[in-house]
This record gives sequence, structure tokens and C-alpha cells, in this order.
Amino acid sequence: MKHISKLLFFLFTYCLMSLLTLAAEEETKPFEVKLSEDGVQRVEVVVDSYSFDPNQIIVAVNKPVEITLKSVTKLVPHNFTLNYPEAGLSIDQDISPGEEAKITFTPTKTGNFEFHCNKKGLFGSHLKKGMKGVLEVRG
Ligand SMILES: [Cu+2]
Repeated sequence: MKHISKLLFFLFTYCLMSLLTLAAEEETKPFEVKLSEDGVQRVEVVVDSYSFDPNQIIVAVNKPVEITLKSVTKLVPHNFTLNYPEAGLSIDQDISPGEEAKITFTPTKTGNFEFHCNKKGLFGSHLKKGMKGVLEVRG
């Protein structure tokens, strides 16, 4: 009986820890992009294994956006996919480890548009590991 309660305790603790880890991974980091003097909305996004920071990018509709994707990984290549052609968004950009990639686009519709990394590792897709975010286009 003692064994079982001990086992249950460990099981409970394990579940709690997993839940906490999951909650931490799902944390959103919103960032409202400011319009610069030349009329472009510029933002730098840090690309890591397996996250984008910020992962909630807020921009204004019908104004150009320039995102600098900055990889801080040493080995793992990543990607930025944002595919909603009807909203002016069709991006599929690879980012080599430790490199930077610039993307520019102009969102033509308001709404929330999910972006993600389309790479797959030995243990599953980067998307499943939480490598995603939201572009929030406001009017
Ligand atoms: Cu990735």
C-alpha cells in the first residue's frame, strides 16, 4: 500500500511538471510593431529551437512589413512559413543556423494569421514542438 501511494505521488508530480512545462511553452510574447518614418513596419524576430520571439506580431493592415529573422542556433536550420495568399501573405523562408533572413510583405486583410517553421527533425516536426506564432493584422 505504501508503494502505491508513493507511486501515485510521483505520477501526480510528473503530470503537474509536464503541465507546467507545456504552459511555459505556450506562453505568448506579443509585440506591437511601430511604423517607422519611411512608412515601413520593422521588427526583429529571434529564431531558436523551437521558438519565435516575439511569437505574436501585431501590425497594421495595408502597410509594408519587414521582418528580420535572426537565427541564434548553432546547427539546426529553421524556416518561417506564413501562407495566406488571399491576405497578401505567401512566405516560405528558410533561415540557416546563425544567419539572418529578411522578409517583406504587405498584409491586405485584417485578422489573425498563424506562422510556423516547416522543418522536421528526428523527433518530429518543429511545429509540434511549439515553433509557431501569430501575425495579428489590425485595421
Ligand atoms: Cu524550426
